[in-house]
Amino acid sequence: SSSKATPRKSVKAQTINTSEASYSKADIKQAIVRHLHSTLGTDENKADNHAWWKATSAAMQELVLERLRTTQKTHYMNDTRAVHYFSAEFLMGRLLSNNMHNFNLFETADAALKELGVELADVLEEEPDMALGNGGLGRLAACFIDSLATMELPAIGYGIHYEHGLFRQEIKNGAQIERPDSWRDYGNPWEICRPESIQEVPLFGYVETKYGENGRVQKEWHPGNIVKGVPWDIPIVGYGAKTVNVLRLWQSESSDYFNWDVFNSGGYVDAQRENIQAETISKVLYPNDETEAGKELRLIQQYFFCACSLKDIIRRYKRAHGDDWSRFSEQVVIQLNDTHPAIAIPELMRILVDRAELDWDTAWGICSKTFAYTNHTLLPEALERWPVRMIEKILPRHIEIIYEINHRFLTLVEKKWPGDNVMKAKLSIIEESTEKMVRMGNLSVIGSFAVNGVAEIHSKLVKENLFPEFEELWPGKLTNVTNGITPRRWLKACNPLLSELIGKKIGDDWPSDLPRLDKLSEFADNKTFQNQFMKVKQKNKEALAAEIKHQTGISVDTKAIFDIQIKRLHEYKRQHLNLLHIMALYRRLLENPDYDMHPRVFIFGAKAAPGYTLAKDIIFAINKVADKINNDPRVNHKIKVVFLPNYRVSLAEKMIPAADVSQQISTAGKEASGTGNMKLALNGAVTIGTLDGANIEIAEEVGDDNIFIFGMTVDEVTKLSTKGYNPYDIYYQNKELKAVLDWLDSDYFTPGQPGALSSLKNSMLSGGDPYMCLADFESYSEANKALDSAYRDKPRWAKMAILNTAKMGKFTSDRSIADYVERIWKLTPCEVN
Ligand code: IMP
Ligand code: B1N
Repeated sequence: SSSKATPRKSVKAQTINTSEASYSKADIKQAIVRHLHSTLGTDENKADNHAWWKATSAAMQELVLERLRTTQKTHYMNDTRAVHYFSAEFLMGRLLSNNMHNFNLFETADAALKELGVELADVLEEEPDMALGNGGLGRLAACFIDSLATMELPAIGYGIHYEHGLFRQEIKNGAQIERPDSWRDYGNPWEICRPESIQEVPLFGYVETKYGENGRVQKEWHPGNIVKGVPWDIPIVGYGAKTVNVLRLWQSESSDYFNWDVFNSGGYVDAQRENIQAETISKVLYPNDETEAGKELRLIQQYFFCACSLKDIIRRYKRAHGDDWSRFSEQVVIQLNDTHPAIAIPELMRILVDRAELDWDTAWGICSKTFAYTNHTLLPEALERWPVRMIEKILPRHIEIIYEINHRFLTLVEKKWPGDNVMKAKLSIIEESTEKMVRMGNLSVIGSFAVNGVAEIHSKLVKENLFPEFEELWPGKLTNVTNGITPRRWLKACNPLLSELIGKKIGDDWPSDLPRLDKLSEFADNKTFQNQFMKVKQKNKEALAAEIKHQTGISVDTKAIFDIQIKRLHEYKRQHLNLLHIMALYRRLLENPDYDMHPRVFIFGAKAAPGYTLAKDIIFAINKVADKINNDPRVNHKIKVVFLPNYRVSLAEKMIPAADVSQQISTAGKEASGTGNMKLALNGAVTIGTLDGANIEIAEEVGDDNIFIFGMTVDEVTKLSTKGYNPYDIYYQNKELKAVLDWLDSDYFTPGQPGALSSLKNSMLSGGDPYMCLADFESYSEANKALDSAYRDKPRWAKMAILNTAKMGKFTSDRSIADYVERIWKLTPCEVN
């Protein structure tokens, strides 16, 4: 618990030097105006907020690039070991406010702009989110690179420069509509193109087998297609702005060279058939969170960015060490963010064996000391498997290498479990189904020196259920690193009022030393502090109420409980359980107008994968129920339901500070960790949740009195499904639940369209209720009652809220990174002058 949470000395986060006024208000003013004139070609009288945003960003970027240059020089001079964080997703959000905070220039810039007659808050709103990710996994990558820079660790993020990030969501007549996201349409002030580091990536074609002098078999891949990878660098400013690392994102372009190669190898017609438009590779982010579509373009995306990144790493390594590969794994560690970049493993083998001409064992020795793999999910539909014939076609050499890795691995399995073919079938990288598949999870475990899950319970399930045989084969390889979030973005920047209050109470060092928040605990019973804390919450609720009014036209009572569920729409996250409970409250109020409850506003934000029909149906149902309730004068003084469209990082930053209640209600065993749970609790929201993912560790930190836990545990879920779960048993047993479910079949919420919400009911009855909403309903309903009465006890609630903030020290991403550094990466911080 909290004693474990203290970041290690060796990788202690930087304390910001607040007295260091390196850049004055006058300097900033001058720089902004200069950029307005000479970068944007406009002037103070003409400039709109967008121009001010660009000029202000350009002024900041000057400082950022100066520190970037110094950092790179220092890392180069010291020939530092670095972590290379490979991720198909980086959900960065906006950068201007973040960079200002990390330079400790937010207030100064605010004042400078005021003197120019401009509101910084309005300027910040001009920045489009960089939404190059779906949800938790992508945002985690963003928090991690923030912490890495803050802790002065040499690190590079590698990913894809998607032209279109996650779609923009509109709601029309209650239904989700997807619109393209165009974050770079008017230029992005942070990214720098690096044409000098362009890489070429081969695809398709065939493999030629050659026999060398000493009988050595040499393989040569003749690609059918070559595409160019153009790197764009986004500087990542650490808190205190000492280290500025980079996020390097690859954009695909067609290569002129390609046509000649194909022409010469005589495969012109074939290659034409397999010719993918090079530019399409980095065109768009796949919007599927936790589902594998098995699409060819997705595999190409993955290989594309891994191949570019490895070439980049090797070029940098060779500059320092020439052809001496012996120190490669001392200098380079590559973290695989889930299996999405797992193809990097056979790619490095290909480079070492085919190009550098190392023997297999030497190459494997290097490779298997370089990679580490993080697993983020146990959901079967999210575990990546690629058809062998697809890999064969796109990456003909890699499939051979995968088979060779597998062959040698199965020899090891035979030694450990002689004659056990069931074991071999289980552990094999190749799944021998009707269509042979490559299991990317198995490849990742075999090719990595460390494997981790993202919360205690999840890592335990990874060991016991997902990879038990690997645990037996290599004890100690599977481990846990509990996720975390950056308190710079998720408290200091997004909640200035609370940050100021905390600063007054315990000083200003908490953003880089979050366990210090525990000092607030001693004021949890203090009346004055309770009032101050809840006054901040009230102000934040008023700000969100204004935003809700602006976005949806709905008026909400800011004295009501602000109850928030924000996350991707997925059945396992059970937004529909929340909805069933809202409908039950509605019924209770209709049956008994005096039904005793504190007014409550249920607020949702969620995007559904465009092809996930039931998820879209749930969004539709939430909106239809919302319409009805919000316009029903019999109940709308007690309940309001709000669905805020286009949930994204910048909207989360507005919602989280205003939350009284945080809904974390996944079926136990399904949510690997969750990170939204940490953000909300850090901002003083009280969790109602299941014993799943990091909720368990949050409960440990805050104590049972300061969280509302309900529902089945992982073991109870397992027992129930083993025994056989029948949702009809509950349906016929719980009258209220039956009435609510039957209500979905009527046209009460969709006048003239009976059955428009039936798919929800069906999923929870005839569909077998795979996520066991009905089984947890009663317990959820009771927890909600307990929450309601707790809220009405003002001092009690204030104390709970304060303790939630105070006890979140463990969940800083600085602690997660300290864990990775100590147990997996073995990095040392590098001070930059
Ligand atoms: P990259 O290797 O393409 O990312 O280019 C930037 C790298 O160049 C930095 O990471 C440094 O390690 C390296 N570098 C080499 N010489 C210098 C120098 O004189 N100043 C700064 N960086 C340098
Ligand atoms: O990763 C987060 C966790 O906090 C969440 O619990 C977990 O659900 C999330 C395929 C995923 N797991 N798997 C994905 C995303 C995109 C995709 O194409 C899978 N996301 C998670 C951070 O650890």
